[in-house]
Amino acid sequence: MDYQVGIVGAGFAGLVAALRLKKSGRSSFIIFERALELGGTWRDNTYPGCACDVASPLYCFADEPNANWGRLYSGQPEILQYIKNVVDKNGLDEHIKYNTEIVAACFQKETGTWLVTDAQGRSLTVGMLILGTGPLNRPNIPHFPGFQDFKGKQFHSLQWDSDYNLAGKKVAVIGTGASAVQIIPAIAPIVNQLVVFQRTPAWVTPRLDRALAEAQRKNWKKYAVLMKWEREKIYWHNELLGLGFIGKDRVNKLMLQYAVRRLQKQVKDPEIRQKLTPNYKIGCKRILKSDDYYPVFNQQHVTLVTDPIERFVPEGIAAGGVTYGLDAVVYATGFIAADIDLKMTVIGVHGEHLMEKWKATGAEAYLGTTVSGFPNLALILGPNTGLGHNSVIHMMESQMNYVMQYIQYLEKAGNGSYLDVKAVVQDQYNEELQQKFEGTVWSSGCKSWYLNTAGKNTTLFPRLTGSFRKLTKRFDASKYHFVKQSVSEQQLAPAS
Ligand code: N01
Repeated sequence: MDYQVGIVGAGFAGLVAALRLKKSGRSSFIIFERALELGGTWRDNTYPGCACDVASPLYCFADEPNANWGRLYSGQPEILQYIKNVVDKNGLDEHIKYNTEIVAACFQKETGTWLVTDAQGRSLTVGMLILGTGPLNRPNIPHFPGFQDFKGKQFHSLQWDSDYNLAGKKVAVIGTGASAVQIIPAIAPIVNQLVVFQRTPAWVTPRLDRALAEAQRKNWKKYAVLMKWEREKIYWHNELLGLGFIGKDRVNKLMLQYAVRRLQKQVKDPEIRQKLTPNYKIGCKRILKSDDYYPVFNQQHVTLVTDPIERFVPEGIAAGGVTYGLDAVVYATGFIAADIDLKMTVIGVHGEHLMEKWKATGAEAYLGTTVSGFPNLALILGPNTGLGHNSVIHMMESQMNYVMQYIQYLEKAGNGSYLDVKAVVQDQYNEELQQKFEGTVWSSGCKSWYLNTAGKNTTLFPRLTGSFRKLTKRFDASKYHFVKQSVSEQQLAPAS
């Protein structure tokens, strides 16, 4: 065996796993990263205005607080730098194998190990495989009729072309989701004309972002407890709001009033206001956070188009019988997330392919972490571990609380042993999980990226993060088929 643990992906998910392993004193692990740099989503999304909509004192590794945040809601460059600093500080870089895209992972029953193979055909074996490949990396790029004929520039928010200067140009943004509400206010001041194509309006609540004062940073550095207090405050505030998603109508109503008041205050024209008002329950689609999105629509050079896009023409986009002349089109059209595609072949203990299995049922796992038939495998931010109200890093860290106990169990059992979650346990968990969506905002009838093509919610955890933490607190081996076998060092000889 080459490494005790193999981790795929050096974004937040993979690094949460790596950090936990490192801090526990383990060193036999490797992180496979397909790019030349770490950071996952925070490396890939570089569009203007890109920032996190969870406040920074909370959106960080729990045991790596950062007293140096410049803003309450830090931007992409600062978050990426923070991740790099944590990696440096903890000596994680030496574990990362860059430019290594894992294309196949096959469980080997005889040795209880995973044989992983990269795009260049190189293989090695690991005792436990952790996938931290992230759900938001497959851009959804709709092919509108005539899109190839458009003479201007067109790109997706994930593939931002920073060499292309938008200043003074006529620019369209298609989509009004989480990326768009950050891009639109960031580019509005520099473009000549901005045309926003909205299919469905989003509920937008204030972010209340602000630069953090030097005095505050000094205090945080001096008194760690103040930093912790800030984090707790944000966390519990978010959990409280989460109640409005899972059936507490009074909280949901308060959120609605807050959003409506904000819209009324910030958008002057009643017709535009009407167009920006959603007709579905707040929270059903992701609630967006912004302080400067709505005011953009008061500006003369900004047009909100709600007519469906008919087609692209060489000089722009035709919608509602009008042709909008454009130099560039930005697709802020989101990601394909719910129909999870791991972009690799994962073959389990009975020769079953994970992606094939998920095609039939929709993505499912036990606690979003382990999958029956795929022993010694953990998915960080796997099916139904996403959130609409709080920090997903909290979820990843809950998963790692569980995975570390799984690893300890295997360590005690000795080389060659493996644990495979029972199918009945996984099925029952998922049945109950899907039932929990009843009465939540997510089953109130809107269409969102949370749902897969069959209409099943495979992305969100339908309760608060505290419930997930409880569920993942203790690893219960009785939920698993345990195969104890003794494998010699010779049998475990490295694959490479
Ligand atoms: O994507 P979205 P996003 N014709 O799916 C529209 C994370 N994120 O990239 O609502 C016309 O929210 C679509 O319209 P509709 C975060 O988790 C995080 O903005 O489907 N329009 C919608 O308006 C977020 O939730 C941060 O009718 C089309 C938009 O495009 C997730 O990424 C920051 C269309 C897509 O919105 C996705 O956000 C940014 C079509 N054919 C993103 N297809 C943080 O701060 C789609 N649309 C952490």
